[in-house]
Amino acid sequence: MRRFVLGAAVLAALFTLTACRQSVGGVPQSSAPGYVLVLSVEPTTPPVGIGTLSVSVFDPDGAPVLPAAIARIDAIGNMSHAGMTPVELAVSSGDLAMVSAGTYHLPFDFNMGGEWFIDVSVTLTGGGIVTGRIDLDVR
Ligand SMILES: [Cu+2]
Repeated sequence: MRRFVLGAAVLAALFTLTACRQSVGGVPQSSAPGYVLVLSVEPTTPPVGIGTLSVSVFDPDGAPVLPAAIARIDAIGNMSHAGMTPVELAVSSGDLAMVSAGTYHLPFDFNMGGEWFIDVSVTLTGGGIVTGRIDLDVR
């Protein structure tokens, strides 16, 4: 048990080091139990430049979450190397582009090639935040 705890601590430390999130004050924890985010980018390996981040939000019953129930969607993109300014995007409810029920397309600026991870948080009007992360490569 003790060995396992130590191993987990080392893994967590390694992750923190490699993730290089120096200027991100902390991605909020999900506080909307049962809600699910499905994240993707189109195309799967986008070129450098403005790409499409697709965010689908489902409630605990599996029903799509519509704009009226969403206050805002925030996305913070980081890369695995040091010295990178995170790319941040915030879209309020009225500006959301819903492409199908509960699925939103956000214009995300992939301003550099390489390995990215994007943390997305959806703030619900009824309270609570749904969070998720997607890893991807930009060419
Ligand atoms: Cu970079």
